[in-house]
Amino acid sequence: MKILPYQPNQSGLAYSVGTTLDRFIKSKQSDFPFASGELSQLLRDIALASKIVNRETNRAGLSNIGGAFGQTNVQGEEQQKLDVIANIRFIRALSKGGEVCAIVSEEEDAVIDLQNKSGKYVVAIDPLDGSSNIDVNISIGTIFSIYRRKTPVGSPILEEDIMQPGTEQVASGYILYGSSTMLVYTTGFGVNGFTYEQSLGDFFLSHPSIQAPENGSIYSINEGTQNEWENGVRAYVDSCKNKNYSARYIGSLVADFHRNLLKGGIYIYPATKKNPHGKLRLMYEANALAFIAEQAGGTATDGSKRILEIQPKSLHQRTPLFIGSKKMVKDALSYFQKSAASLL
Ligand code: AHM
Ligand code: MG
Repeated sequence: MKILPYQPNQSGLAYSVGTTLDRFIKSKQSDFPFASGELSQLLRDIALASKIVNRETNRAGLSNIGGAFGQTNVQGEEQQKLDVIANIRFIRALSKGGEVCAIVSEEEDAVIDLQNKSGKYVVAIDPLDGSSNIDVNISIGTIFSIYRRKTPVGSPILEEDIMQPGTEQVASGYILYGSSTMLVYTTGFGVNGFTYEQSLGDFFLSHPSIQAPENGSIYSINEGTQNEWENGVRAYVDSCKNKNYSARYIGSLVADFHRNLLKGGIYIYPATKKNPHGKLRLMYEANALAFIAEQAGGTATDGSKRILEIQPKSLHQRTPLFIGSKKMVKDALSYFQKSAASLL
């Protein structure tokens, strides 16, 4: 009789089955000296809400929750029913968890003060990103940033607790509701991705220590707006075409970002005539992804400044965004600078 020792790595699947998000988060708690486990619990709360949103998303076509809700949000954008459902689900999970004192959401005009006397974290969230893709069964996402409040726990929430630059994030992440559902997050010690196993109802580590390729050959931009771009953006996109790069644009930031993060590419949402400050929101879209991009070896800028260093001045502030593989973003910046210099 032959007896062989168990060798978990032999199949190459050791990571894809085995390490749950929960276990992974617990094992990483020691990265934070004096950690009390609240951030870990907060990440678990977000994961739980995302499972519920995932369920709603999967059955959207059957349960009459597709389509418009009939109201616009504070930014004048038409809310979809799923936007509203996702917003409720995440706020409920974050308020019940007890670790969060305040929430900034794309769907809410003001900061939500949870009146939680023991919460030390502030969460900025886009509960459902890529709303225009909900009804056509194309990937959508959730984006979140987590900050530690600046004022003492239990005291009233002040502006300085909320209006923090991205460099102050203690964690950020996104959930991609795609061909499979994934949760990707960072706490400043690299980036890890987890795939949702529907039948087991859990996220499993599937993409450990994600590293963005330093260079790539994919560019993602809404070319329909090219007549509204600055010359530098146009010149850069022309250079991509001259190099026969692939154009890939889903119109869901999370999905476009995720593809480029894994394969190497650049995502651009520049200032346009319609959106002179860009379209994407600094506090709950750009910052979270910029933190992840940098942690994976990529870059994120607004065209002149590192995204993470921008001091927010208003809750729903917009920013141009150039994010992705380091060399591509650097290359894009050189085109903007050349074009700016030619105007002098
Ligand atoms: P949303 O948060 O209202 O869904 O808007 C953000 C979305 C991004 O996901 C996407 O990259 C972008 O808007 C697409 O905008 P456009 O249709 O102008 O290209
Ligand atoms: Mg969004």
